[in-house]
Amino acid sequence: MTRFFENLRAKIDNGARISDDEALGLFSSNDLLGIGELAARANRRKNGDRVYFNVNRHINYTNLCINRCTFCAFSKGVEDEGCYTLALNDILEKAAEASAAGATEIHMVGGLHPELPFDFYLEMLAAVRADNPALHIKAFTAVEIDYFASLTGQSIEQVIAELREAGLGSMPGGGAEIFASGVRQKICPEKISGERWLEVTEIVHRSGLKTNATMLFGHLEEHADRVDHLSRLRHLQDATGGFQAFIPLAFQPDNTRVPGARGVGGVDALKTLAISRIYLDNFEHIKAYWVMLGLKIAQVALAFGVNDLDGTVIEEKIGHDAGADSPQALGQKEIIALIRKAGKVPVERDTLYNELRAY
Ligand code: V47
Ligand code: SF4
Repeated sequence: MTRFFENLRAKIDNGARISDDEALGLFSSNDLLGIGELAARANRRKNGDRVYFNVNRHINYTNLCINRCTFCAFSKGVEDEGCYTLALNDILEKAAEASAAGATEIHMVGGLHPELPFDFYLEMLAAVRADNPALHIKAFTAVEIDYFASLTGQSIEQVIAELREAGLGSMPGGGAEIFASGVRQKICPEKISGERWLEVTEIVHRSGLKTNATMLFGHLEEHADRVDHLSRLRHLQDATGGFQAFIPLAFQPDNTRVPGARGVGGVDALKTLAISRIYLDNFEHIKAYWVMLGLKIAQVALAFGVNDLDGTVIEEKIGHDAGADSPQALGQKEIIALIRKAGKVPVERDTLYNELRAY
C-alpha cells in the first residue's frame, strides 16, 4: 500500500477528515479497489453490514419547465409534443396505488410550470395527505422552493411553513447538479446558482425539515468541480446537520443537449460513490440510485461504501427520458435479494431512516 493510502486509512480509522487535495488525489488514482476498501471501511464504522432500502413511488406531476437545462430530457415547453400536467385525480390515483402496494413514501417533483399557482401545490399536498395519512410526502427541490417564493413574493421561510402545513414531510436532493459556476452556466444557465441552492437549503434545514443532496456527474465537470461540490455540502452539513443522504446521479446522455459530455462508466461511478463516502464524513447515508447507475453497478456499489438503495420507485421518468436502461420499477423482493446477494443485511426504512424491518 502506498504512503498516500496508508495515511488515508489511518485518518478513516481515527474518524478524521480527508482534505480536498486528498479527495483530488483519490479521483486521479487508478487504484479502484484501494479506494473501495477505504470507502467500505468508512461505511462499516457507521453502518456495519446493514443496507437500507425504502418502498416508495415517484410522481412527476408536470414536465413543463421554464428552465430547460441542457442535460434534461424530461422537461418540455408548452408547444412540445409529450408535455403534460397531471390532474389532481390522477395524482391521487397514483398515490393510492402506492399506499395499497405498501409504500411508505411518495417522492414528488416536477418542472417549473409556467402557469400553475402556488395554491396548486398546496392543494396537491393536502389532498394526497388527506387520502393517505400514513404516507410520508418527500417533495420539491430547492429550485422549486425558490420558484414558489418568487411566484408568491413570499420568503423561503413562509413558503416552507405553508408547504409543511399542507403535508410536506421532507425534501429530495435534486437541482444541485454541479455548484461550480463555469460548468453550471453551460449545463443549466437558467437554473438558480449553486450558492442560491445552498442558501435555500440552509433555510429549509433551519426550519426543521430534512433534505437530501445530489450531484450530477459525468458531463462537463472536472474532478476539481466534483470536489468543490462535495466540499460545499460538507461545509453546510457541518452548519445544519440537515442532510440525510448524498446521492451521486450518473448523467444519462440520450435526448440531451450537452455537447462534449463524457458519460459515466462503471469505474467512474464506483469511484465517485466511494470517494463521496470517504470525503463526506458527516453524512450518514450514501445512496445508490439504481435508476441512473443500473442495477448491477448499484449492487456492486454496496462494497464501495454505499449503505442505501433507492427504492421501488415504480414510475421513473427523468432518467428514462434520457435513455437509462434500468427497469422503471423494482419489487421489494428483488431489492432484498439484490442486497442479500451482496452479502449485506437488508433493512427497510422510512423516509426519516426509522428502521421498519430487518430481513
Ligand atoms: O435534479 C436530470 C437529475 C435530478 C438527468 O433525494 C439527470 O432521494 C441523470 O434528484 N441524467 C432529479 N440525471 C432526481 C433526484 C433524485 C432522484 C432519486 C432520489 C432523490 C432523493 C433525488 O435528476 C435532477 C437532475 O440532477 N437529472 N436529467 C440526466 N439526463
Ligand atoms: Fe426543469 Fe429540472 Fe429539467 Fe432543469 S432539470 S429543465 S429545472 S425539470
